[in-house]
Amino acid sequence: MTDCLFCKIVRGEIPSQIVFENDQMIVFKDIQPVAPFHLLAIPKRHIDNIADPNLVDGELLTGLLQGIQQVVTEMGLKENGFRVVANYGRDAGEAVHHLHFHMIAGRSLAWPPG
Ligand code: D5M
Repeated sequence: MTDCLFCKIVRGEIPSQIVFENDQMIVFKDIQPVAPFHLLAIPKRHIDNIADPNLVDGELLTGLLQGIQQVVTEMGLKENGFRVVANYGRDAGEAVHHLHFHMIAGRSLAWPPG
């Protein structure tokens, strides 16, 4: 989508700190980190959010989870733990309408979230 912030990051029109990339997805550093590790895993193809039916049409979701598994393994996040979160809608504070999985680690994380 032309005006989508994260589509612009995928196209390289907005700078980002990409830590992982394959043909389906990128993982980059969140600009407003809430923990020592705060990455965003996104599909290159525009998917609106976690409730978008296109996410579960085909191999995309599996590919995204495989990429997330690879990143947490390669970055050593499995030792102490990590959290993966997708916010949807007003009450969850969704701000960017291109599916993104927050990958958060590097400190003790409270539960339930605020
Ligand atoms: O989370 C949206 C997240 O996107 C939020 O944590 C900030 C992050 N963000 C916004 N713009 C950028 C850029 N340009 N680079 C990196 N990260 C960014 P949500 O779940 O929608 O509230």
